[in-house]
Amino acid sequence: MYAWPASDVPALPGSGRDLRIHDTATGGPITLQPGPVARMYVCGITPYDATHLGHAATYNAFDLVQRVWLDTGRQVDYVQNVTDVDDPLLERAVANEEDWTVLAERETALFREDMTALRMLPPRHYIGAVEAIPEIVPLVERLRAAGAAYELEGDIYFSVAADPAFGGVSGLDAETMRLLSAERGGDPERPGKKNPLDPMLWVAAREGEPSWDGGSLGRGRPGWHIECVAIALGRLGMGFDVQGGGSDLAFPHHEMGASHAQALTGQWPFARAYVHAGMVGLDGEKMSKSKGNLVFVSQLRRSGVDPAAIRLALLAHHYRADWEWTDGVLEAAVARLERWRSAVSRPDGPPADGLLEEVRRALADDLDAPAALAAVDRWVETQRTTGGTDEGAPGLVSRTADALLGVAL
Ligand code: 5CA
Ligand code: ZN
Repeated sequence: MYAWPASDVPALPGSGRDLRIHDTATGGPITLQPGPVARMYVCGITPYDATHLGHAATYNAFDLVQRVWLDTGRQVDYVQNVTDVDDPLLERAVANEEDWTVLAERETALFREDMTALRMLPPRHYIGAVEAIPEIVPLVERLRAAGAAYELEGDIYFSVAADPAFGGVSGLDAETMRLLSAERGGDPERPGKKNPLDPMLWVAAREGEPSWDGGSLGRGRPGWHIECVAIALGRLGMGFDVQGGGSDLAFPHHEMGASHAQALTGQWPFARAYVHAGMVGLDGEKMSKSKGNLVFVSQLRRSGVDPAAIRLALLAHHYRADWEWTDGVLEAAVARLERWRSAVSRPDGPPADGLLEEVRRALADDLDAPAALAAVDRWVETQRTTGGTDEGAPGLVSRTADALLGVAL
């Protein structure tokens, strides 16, 4: 699939710092030391509804990762998927009485528009589950041949027992895993499974649902976790730098993905860091398509909100925090954007080299965007109260906000 256009990333003087980031698997911070090409996989949307603020917050976090790496002079090989065939998408298409491909294409197109408006840098590879089926089938066949998968009434399951490191990503106990598996697309109650947690690799063709030729697997469609594994392994290989998504993906999705890949290759780890963004809520509940308590990026844009203000509203929260979207969050961001724009519209101002270093330091320290915003706020306040005579300063502040925070002033 094609992704979306990249906004310019202005050049900055000097060079940024290596990123220290919280890794779910080790439960603590690790300093990433990628090679000249940093490798990241971020789980993409299931396109059955428009992009809400929760999605945008998660993609904002990984956009910062990409920007911090670019600032160190690295290239970034960034891969993102689109789960363009899965149960929730097919169910919504039935409810809407529309073709599932029409639904998926429409919502993916809207996602691209939202990401472009928010100045999220695009992935280098943007890959749909459907287009990845020829890559997925041989992986499932290999897992089966290796004894890591088994058949149950035509469906093919992964055996979590095949990965000695299973559990190492989320670190959860068996009971919690079972609960989360039931909540998040698994089927722990299905009789006949070797382990209730075993996830599906290949879903046998069902009446009224789309299916594809799966070679020795028979007709069917891919399971969710193997989709991301195939897309990641085919482009990044094992041991890539960051596997990213919201915290609701730590288990089962990223746990199972890591186990699929480790069982397939005999290597460990799948990713060096598992990075998870907090959940954004509305009215006391996680914002989710199934609960319907959503604020959409496209809705805000249509009502005239500047995308840069939406971006500032996201950046005002640490990516690992769970937080609530409120009208006040947006109002504060709109006011901040106005103050920043007014401060950089003057021809000179207080020196900004120190500010650039502060923003770099904040982001390199587990993507501390609120600290980065506070640093810009301080420069803006000095500009407002005392001003300065440095002619290059407002321009440097603008370039810093754009290159490192994705905020166009
Ligand atoms: N297609 C799969 C990943 S392979 C999927 O989870 N799609 S999704 O559309 O449900 O979510 C897309 C991304 O947004 C995921 O990383 C998910 O963790 C994140 N996300 C979903 N809801 C929220 C929320 N309320 N707050 C923050 N992030 C969220
Ligand atoms: Zn995924």
